Amino acid sequence: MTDPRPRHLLLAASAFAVLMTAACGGTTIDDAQEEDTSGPTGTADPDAEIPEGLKMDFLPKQLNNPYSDIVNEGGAVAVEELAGEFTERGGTEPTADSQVEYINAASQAGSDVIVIAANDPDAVCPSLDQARDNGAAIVGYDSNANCTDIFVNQSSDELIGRTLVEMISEQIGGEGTFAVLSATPNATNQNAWIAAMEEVLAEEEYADLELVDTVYGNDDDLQSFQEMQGLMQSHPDLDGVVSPTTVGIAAAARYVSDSEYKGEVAITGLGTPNQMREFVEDGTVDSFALWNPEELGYLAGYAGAALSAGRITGAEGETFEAGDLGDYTVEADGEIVLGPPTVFDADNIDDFDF
Ligand code: RAM
Repeated sequence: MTDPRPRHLLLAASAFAVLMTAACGGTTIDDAQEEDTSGPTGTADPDAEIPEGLKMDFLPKQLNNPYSDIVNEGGAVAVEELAGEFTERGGTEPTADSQVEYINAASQAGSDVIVIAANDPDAVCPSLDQARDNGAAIVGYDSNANCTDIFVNQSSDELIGRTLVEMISEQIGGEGTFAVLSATPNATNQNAWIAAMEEVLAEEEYADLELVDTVYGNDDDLQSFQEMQGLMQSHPDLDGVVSPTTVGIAAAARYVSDSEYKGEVAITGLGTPNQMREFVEDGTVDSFALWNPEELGYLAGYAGAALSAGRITGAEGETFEAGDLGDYTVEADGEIVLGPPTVFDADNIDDFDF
């Protein structure tokens, strides 16, 4: 069997297998702080050892999402390099209720680090706060909650919003109407990106672009397909759709590729090259964007271990090494940004395999 780890990360695995030493406490949680325990506590020690056997639990929004599968593969690579214990926990629906159950299970199992893509910014917080009281460092990735210690963001929200607006504007010739096909209504990341798009749309350059509707496919393929169909029924003259979710954009493209709207309605947003390739090849989609999801999980793994060990506390300006990806700096509000998104089109899509 081939090793499932991506090639560029494999290279790092051997080099970093050396990191482990004796186990010690594992968290920097200041027990004295009682109410809002999120945010930096204590002082960072950049040389602190990362203990062997850190229990790191990755909770994506849902399990059956091709995007989070890739993200968590990257997380597993990082945890292996750090000689930790990787566990993925979650249900098949992207709901906060199901996440609460898995947060509690992780905490009861003695989790040192919970890495979560929150389905709601607040509903998961009471159980995350309890998990923190029980010794876990709390890391947001993909979609943040209001009570995480740090947040590993795929890119800046502003840049993602701007990239989405630039793509739709270019594809519909700078003027016309478009809709957003989002994931779930409470997802922090989706809402932050839609808000960022609205800010960019207010700029003079985009005065002739109008966002006429926002609908939610709940990161379910069939629901997203039906929402796309519904959009065309409610807005037969729509010029384009932006779907900032990998599930939504693939479903929207599939609907359009087989319909009278092919070539008439632009579909763009955030998707994986492997899911979108056929729609770029058949001319349904001109361009779309994403980052490397595997690198997001890998970075979250390293960031979580650094936080748990006390190498960082989440304060702005702290730096840490993220294995093969190099050094990262904690920005304002404990945010760690992976990097700029890549735009994929017919010219470059075959250079990517995720
Ligand atoms: C979907 C999810 C995820 C988002 C990606 C781009 O898979 O909604 O949260 O970051 O798309």
